[in-house]
Amino acid sequence: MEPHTVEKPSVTMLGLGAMGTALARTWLAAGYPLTVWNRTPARAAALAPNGARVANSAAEAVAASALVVVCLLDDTSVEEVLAGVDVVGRDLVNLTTSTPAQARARATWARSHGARYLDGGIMAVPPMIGVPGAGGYVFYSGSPELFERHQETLGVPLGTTYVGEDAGFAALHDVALLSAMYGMFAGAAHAFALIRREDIDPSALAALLADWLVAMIPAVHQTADQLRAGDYTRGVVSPLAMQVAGTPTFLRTAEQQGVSPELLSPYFDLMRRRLAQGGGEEDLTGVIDLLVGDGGMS
Ligand code: FVH
Repeated sequence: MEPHTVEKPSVTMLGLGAMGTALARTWLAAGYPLTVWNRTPARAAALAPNGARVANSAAEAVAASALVVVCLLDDTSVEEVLAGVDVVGRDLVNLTTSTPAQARARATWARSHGARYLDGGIMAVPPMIGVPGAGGYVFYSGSPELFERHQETLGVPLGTTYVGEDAGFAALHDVALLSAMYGMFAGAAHAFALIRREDIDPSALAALLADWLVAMIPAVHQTADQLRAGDYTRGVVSPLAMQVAGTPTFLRTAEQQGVSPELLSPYFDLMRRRLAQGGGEEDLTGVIDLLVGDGGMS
């Protein structure tokens, strides 16, 4: 007796840059019928030997599958590529990095053109695509039905994390996590600068830094607890007043090492402002209120 095989749904992929190509290759390798289109045709043609059907236009590619995955440079390129294309009845999944407002506008555009819409924020770089242990995933937001319908297919190249019906939430989560990453890289850059002119092996510092950051990062859970409770003194170990008293040591050390304080100073300024508002017994959580423009004590 023939084994029962479930036919895999066909997928259309618009955009075959580094990321789009990596995504396309995993669907092809997993046996999904794939139609591809790219502005520069050579990138699409390169996938034909792997079994991709190459469309001559974005419109032709969109017509080929109910599920259309878009991974272009930016929102402007998405607008240009989809302009004038018939998307009626299509399930559009846009993995292009966007702002939350752009994602919401794209969802409105899709709805008004007869399509369903899911936005995605990719938390991975191309070498992580299709590598299950690599830890990459995509934030999805928008239509919950659409996410459920295509979760299995979308889960082939990367893990999937659905963050809500608001189409802008995937982009918001994406940017929030990447913003925290840049803050961490900024701190590490300052640390390396401090030792740059000394006889200290950067690799030795890197090992210490990595362990230290891993030890410190669970503090974000305490921050979340304090935000939820509206009590920024809850569980405080290192009160703001004590931390502000230590900031001149950091600034003097930077000066003595000939290092610009420009990455640290803005954060220290916020800490001092919060202290001046009376937040001395708090954790660093009060700084968040200054950033969102509330400015007052909660
Ligand atoms: N690569 C990465 O590390 C990051 C990881 C996190 C997520 N990002 C975002 O993914 C989107 C695509 O990124 P990419 O790495 O594929 O980018 P490129 O290799 O530069 O390819 C860009 C594709 O977009 C096409 N394109 C650009 N402008 C237009 C346009 N006006 N009309 C039509 N297509 C356009 C470009 O086509 P071509 O140059 O080959 O003709 C590529 O297909 C992106 O949002 C990242 O932020 C990646």
